[in-house]
Amino acid sequence: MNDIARGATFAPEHTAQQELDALWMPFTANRQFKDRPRMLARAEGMHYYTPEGRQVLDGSAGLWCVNAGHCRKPIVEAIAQAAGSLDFAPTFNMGHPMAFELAQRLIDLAGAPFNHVFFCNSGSEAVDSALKIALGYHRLRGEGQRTRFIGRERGYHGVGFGGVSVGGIVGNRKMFGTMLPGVDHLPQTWNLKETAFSRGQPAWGEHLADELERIIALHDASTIAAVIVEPVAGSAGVLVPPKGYLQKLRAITEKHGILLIFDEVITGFGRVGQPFGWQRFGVAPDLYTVAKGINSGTVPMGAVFARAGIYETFMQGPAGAIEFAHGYTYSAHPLACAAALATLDVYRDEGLLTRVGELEQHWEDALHSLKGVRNVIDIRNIGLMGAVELAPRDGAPGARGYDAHCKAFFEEDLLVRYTGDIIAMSPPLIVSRNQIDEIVARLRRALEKID
Ligand code: PXG
Ligand code: PLP
Repeated sequence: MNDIARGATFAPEHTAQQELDALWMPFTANRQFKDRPRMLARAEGMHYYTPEGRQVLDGSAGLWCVNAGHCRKPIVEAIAQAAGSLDFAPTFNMGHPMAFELAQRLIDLAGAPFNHVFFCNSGSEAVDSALKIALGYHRLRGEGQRTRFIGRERGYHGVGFGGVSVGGIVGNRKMFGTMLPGVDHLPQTWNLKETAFSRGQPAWGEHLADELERIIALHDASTIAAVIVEPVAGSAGVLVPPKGYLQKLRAITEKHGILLIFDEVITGFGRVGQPFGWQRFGVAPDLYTVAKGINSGTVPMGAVFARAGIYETFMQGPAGAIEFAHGYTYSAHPLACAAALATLDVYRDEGLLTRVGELEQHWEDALHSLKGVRNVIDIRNIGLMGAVELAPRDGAPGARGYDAHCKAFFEEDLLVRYTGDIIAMSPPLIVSRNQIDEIVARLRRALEKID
């Protein structure tokens, strides 16, 4: 059976509808989806293929992760090779060479001031790991009273209890009780009146970083472990940092001995024109998290990068004692490591981690050509990330975004991400200029078709 046939065939003893029912889908309106399934069966390069064989242009790199494009041969082969030679190896008190090789290559890619990498299996785990590193770091330095975290409104840091606590998306928080105590939030930086249709970083909003001083004054710096933000808020709909904003957060955190954590799960691995977002913005945090693009979305993997001095702080006490009581069964899983090593080769050989620099202006101009299309109230872009925000329908927020997504998928053969009434885009970094034009043309037609 070929892949398309397998995607199209359900187990014979169940009806297609029963089979759909068994899966409790993540972050999905389950009943709405099961009424109108949107299936992907196969992928290659810039495209997905539906079970019926329809070719769909991938405007979102899967879920912001397939940075090298789909089913790239060297990556597929490396995974297959690892699966057949070292299916699993423990990394608690044991090691396998690929884990160490990958850590070294990542550190080389980051450069100073980062000198250690901790592995996990997702962005959510990377965030929880980073928060724990921050707490441990302060405690080991005799500042164990630094337990508070400061996140930001509309921030997305995955779905662990740590991540939703510092996150700022109401729908992801309200069902889950009190979460971590002692968390406060910076204001989000988007403002329709002040920043609509900004190209790249908005000129307005640097002053919002001053809110950090107010929050610090309320709690006292001595109680705060870390500030965590996405350099560019992705999930909330591509909220681009105002000019000077990240620099200001850095200056304030440094002044008060507070760690700054960047969540680079989306901005990492070339998405904004440099290997990592902090390099693009010229602001080095103390810790940063990655996942997704680390192996182009092929095998679950995440990681935390630590600035020089953090790992070293943990290396105290008896040499036989575990210094950081944290880790996952699948930390540095061989298949994930093999995939990442091969992905880094592809990134290097094809110049993908800096390619966005050449494409960014074209991407920006193409996206902003949608200004004036009906219902479009804002367009935002940075690197190869973009968002088109639609006015919500009266009394039905999110309906227009869903309609646009369905029109694009079913009638224009285009995959985009939608969150509420925001259409978000982040094509694979191998996208051509023609394909950028095609993404925008298809989205325009979809938007013109919905009311
Ligand atoms: N931090 C950030 C900044 C993220 O964007 C996570 C943490 C969590 O990663 P995991 O691997 O645990 O999902 C993310 C993930 C979307 C969307 O379309 C975004 C994410 C995941 C799924 C959908 O907005 N970001
Ligand atoms: N739950 C149980 C019962 C376990 O034994 C383990 C790991 O050994 C876990 C949870 C954690 O799983 P993981 O290490 O994959 O996060």
